[in-house]
Amino acid sequence: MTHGRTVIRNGLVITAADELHVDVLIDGERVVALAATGSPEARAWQADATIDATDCYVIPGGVDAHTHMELPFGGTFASDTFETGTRAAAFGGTTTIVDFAVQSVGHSLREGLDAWHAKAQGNCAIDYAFHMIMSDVTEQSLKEMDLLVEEGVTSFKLFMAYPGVFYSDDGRILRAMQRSAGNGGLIMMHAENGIAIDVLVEQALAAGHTDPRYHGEVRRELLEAEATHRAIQLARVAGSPLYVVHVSAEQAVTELAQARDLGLNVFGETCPQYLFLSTDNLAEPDFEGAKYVCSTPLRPKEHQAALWRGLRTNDLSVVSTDHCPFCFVGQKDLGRGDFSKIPNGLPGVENRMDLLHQAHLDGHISRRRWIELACATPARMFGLYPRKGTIAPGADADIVIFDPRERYTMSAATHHMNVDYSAYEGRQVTGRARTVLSRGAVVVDRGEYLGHAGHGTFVPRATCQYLH
Ligand code: DUC
Ligand code: ZN
Ligand code: ZN
Repeated sequence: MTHGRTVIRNGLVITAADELHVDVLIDGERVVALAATGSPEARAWQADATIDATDCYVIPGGVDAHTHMELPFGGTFASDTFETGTRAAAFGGTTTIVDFAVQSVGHSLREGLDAWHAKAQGNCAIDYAFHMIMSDVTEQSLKEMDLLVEEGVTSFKLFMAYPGVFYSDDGRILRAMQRSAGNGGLIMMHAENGIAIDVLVEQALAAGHTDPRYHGEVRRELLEAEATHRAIQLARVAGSPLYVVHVSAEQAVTELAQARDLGLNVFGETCPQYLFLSTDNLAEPDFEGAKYVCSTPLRPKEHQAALWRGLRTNDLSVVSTDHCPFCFVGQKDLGRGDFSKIPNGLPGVENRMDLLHQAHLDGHISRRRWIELACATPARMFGLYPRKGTIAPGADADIVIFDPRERYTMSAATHHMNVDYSAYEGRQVTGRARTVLSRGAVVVDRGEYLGHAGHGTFVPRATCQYLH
């Protein structure tokens, strides 16, 4: 329920900029004031409801800028609907998702976007926005990009992988980049050389290499790095900014670092699976490795240090999930005997905030960097700031009361994602979202779901707020 006025007292408010002992006053859907805990101003606030955050952090709701609810892939659909996926996100302290609407080959961007609106509208527990996947760069779809930017769909994902499905060749990529250079859109790139990968897939299968681990072997690190390099050069030629999604290989981080050292508007994203999991998981026996098949693929553990370093130096500036769940039984099975038929994707929308807090405890990132990577930067990158991604007067009251001491074990038995396994099964973490507010309404409290489908609304976005 949305209360009139709510006050959150006695917590430590953490944003990307500050850590402050302040109380937070919410009126309706928005934050209206912050004042020092115990100060005359804070004590004078009258509210209809009080949330006590003693010993807890008060943080902005997470912004997961990369999800795929109900994505059609490899003859099946990602198993979370907008209803189940956004509810799971809320449980994990994420209050905004940016999902990918899909243009199919032969169809317009408009048809794709309308279809995604129809899937999401009335079903979401938390607010949502859309990027647009462009699978068919034509004169018409280039023109449509301008209209989508006007409508608040201000970013476009292109694929250098998946020939015959989502793939765009360099000419099409260049045209889309040129268009976005003119209309303020941000090109998001899946940077893997899919043409070369398909050759290696064919050769691996011919050699009888059918197990899930070969998915990681054929999708070579060099083919991620090469595509990342090519995408950067194409963006330079077009004069457009570039955001590289799901970076997993050290050599790709190096490409990003070089581009950023030149002062280019090139940004990188990674995901928890690349930080916490590795090819060891892909090699698990009895087809269990299929649970970890995603693209870009998991890499050998040695790559993780480069990813953590990139997150500290800002060569990687966003952590999102690429949440794209497929059940082990009935979906991942499609690739028994042929790894190339395993639907690509991992569940994780519920786990990201807690895993990144654990990363703070493990010494990889500071607390404020945790909030920056998970809330503030994705909001700025995709034109949602300061409505989302921070706690400040005027911002949406998307707030998480986070208990930094609660210890629990991640498991499919207790998670809320609509998928029959957890990529982090058995992993113990310390710190968990206790109470979650979406636009002033408590949607989760102490493990109980208090929200409802349809509370979440579509948020039109401004253009990227980092361009120079
Ligand atoms: N990668 C995945 O793992 N799943 C969906 C699409 C993608 O690029
Ligand atoms: Zn991708
Ligand atoms: Zn994705």
